[in-house]
Formats: sequence, C-alpha cells, structure tokens
Amino acid sequence: MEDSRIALPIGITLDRFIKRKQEEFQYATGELSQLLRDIALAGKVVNREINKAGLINISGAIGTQNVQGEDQQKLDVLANIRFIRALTKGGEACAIVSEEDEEITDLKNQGRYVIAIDPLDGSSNIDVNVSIGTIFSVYRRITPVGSPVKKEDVLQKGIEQVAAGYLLYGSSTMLVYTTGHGVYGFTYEPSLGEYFLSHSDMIIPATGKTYSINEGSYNGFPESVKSYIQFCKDNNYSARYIGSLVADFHRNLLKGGIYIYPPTTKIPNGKLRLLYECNALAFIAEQAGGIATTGTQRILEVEPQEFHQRVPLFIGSKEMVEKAQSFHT
Ligand code: P6P
Repeated sequence: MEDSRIALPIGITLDRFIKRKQEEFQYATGELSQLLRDIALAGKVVNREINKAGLINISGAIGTQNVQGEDQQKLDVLANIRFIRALTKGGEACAIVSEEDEEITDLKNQGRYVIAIDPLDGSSNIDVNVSIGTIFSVYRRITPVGSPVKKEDVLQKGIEQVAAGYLLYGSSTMLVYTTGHGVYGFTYEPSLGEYFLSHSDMIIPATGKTYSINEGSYNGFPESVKSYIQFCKDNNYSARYIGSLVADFHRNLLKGGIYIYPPTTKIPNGKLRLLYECNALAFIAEQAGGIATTGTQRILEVEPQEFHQRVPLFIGSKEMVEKAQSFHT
C-alpha cells in the first residue's frame, strides 16, 4: 500500500488524526482506531492519578511482587487495572499480556487484537517525581475470533505488530505511536482532555552524543560493552540515564542517542522484556529510522518463547547502535 504520509497540521486532535489516517491502517475497519482511542483514554486516567500521587496515598509499594519478583507500586497495580478495564470496555482486544500478571488475561470476546503492555514502566521513580511511562504493542490474533486465546496469539515476533507506542508521563504527558506508517507524537492538554499532534513523522537523528546505560553495573558488563563505553568517553559523549526506559528512549528519539541494557553476569539476558517493552520501542525506533537489536540480533526478529522473556537491548540512532555492535568480537 502506498505510504501516504500526509503532513497533517500540528495541533490536530488525536481523534481527528486517527480518522484521517485510517486508510493507512492495514485493517481499515476502524477497530485499530478504536483500540488506540481506548489506550489513549486509559492514559488520561493514569496521568491524572500520577499527578495526584504526591497528594493522596497511591504512591509507594503495596508489599506484593509482580511475576518478575519486583516490588509492585500502588500505581503499577492501578495502571494495570485502568488499561485492562479500558481495553475490556472497548471490546477490540481479546487478550492482554501485562508485566503485572503472570498469565494472559483472556477477555473472552470477539476482539481481533492482542495487547502486550507494561502499564507503568519505571514505576520506582514515582515517589521521586521522575518521568515514567506506559509501553504497548498491538498484534492481530492468530486463532479464530471468539475461540479461547492461545499462547501462539501472544508469542508473536515483533515484526507482526500492527501498532505500538508509549505514553510518557513527564513534564507534559505524551502519546507516541506507530502503525507502520511513521511515528507520531501527541501532547496531552489536561484542561481540554485532548491529545494534540505535536510531533509529526518523527525521525531519530542518525547519530548523537548521548549514551544511556547504568554504569553502576559496569563490572558485570561484557568486554564489548565496556569498550563501547570507553569509546563514548573518549569522544566526550554525555551520559544520561534516568532509570526510566521510556524517558531515556524519548530523549534519544528526539535528540539522537543510544540506550543499552546489556547482558550482565547477574542477568545474562538483561532486565528488559521482549513482549511489552523491547518490541514496541524497536518498532518505533525502526519506523523513525533507528535500530534496535539484542546486540547481535534484530529485536523484531526474536522468536518469543515465553510471555515475560528478557532480552538485551541496544536501541537508538542507527550509527550509534552499529558502532556499539562493532565492538562485539
Ligand atoms: P536498572 C525500570 O525498572 C526499567 O525497566 C527501565 O525503565 C529502566 O531503564 C531500567 O529498568 C532501570 O534498570 O537496573 O538500571 O535500575
């Protein structure tokens, strides 16, 4: 299909944008449009709760752990509930795999789409008022509509995504997404309750001078990663690591840069999850002209084996990821 990247006016609302670009969706039946609206709506609700976190008792840990063994924050659980509720009411999603739930949530409806989601990534930053985000991927289900959702509906390669995006709850709240026809950014105006197109057809600079990696784990890094870090220092790059993947990724998308969560001696596959963190950002990065790999393999080609599978992540400006990979011996 011809890629009609219509340069729509900045300031157009998300709803109007989706309607005008609808003909680009591979399945232009309006379902995917509705799905994006459902996610955007949940984002508004989560945004409101995050902004109140300091005032009412919804920040901090709740004393339970998610499937990864990580302390669940009150807002993690709230955000998970909000997204599942919005997607359930919207009716377009038949299943959800979430960082917060060990198993698939089968919505037992006629929906054609499967959602992989990290409802609130970087949530440990909530208490210190640092940007956090929601990351989501959208797939078409493989098994017949209306039948029980199967593992194969969820364990799809990243290249099968029909849409992906993230919400960034920062100095302003943004929704950034792609349906395979470019990357578009919308800024939320709470006083109007609307998202407005603020970044049309986003392209990541081919290179940059910012690298994002937790150098506190340096001793456990592979020698190739240590060599690349030294290369960055020798070339006077800036180290920026927020501890919130969406925030680091978004800055690199706008300004150029590389984010690395490498294998370490403690976690040989790194920390980040393929299905609901890496695949979505890899789809966006590639659509914006960037690259996303495990260090050796294109993220979107990784064959998922389990819902909460971890993979190493090298993502960002094309020339920077290629340079980092060149240190692999
Ligand atoms: P570390 C947050 O928990 C997260 O998933 C990403 O948002 C962030 O970049 C990374 O983990 C931080 O992990 O091990 O560097 O503290």
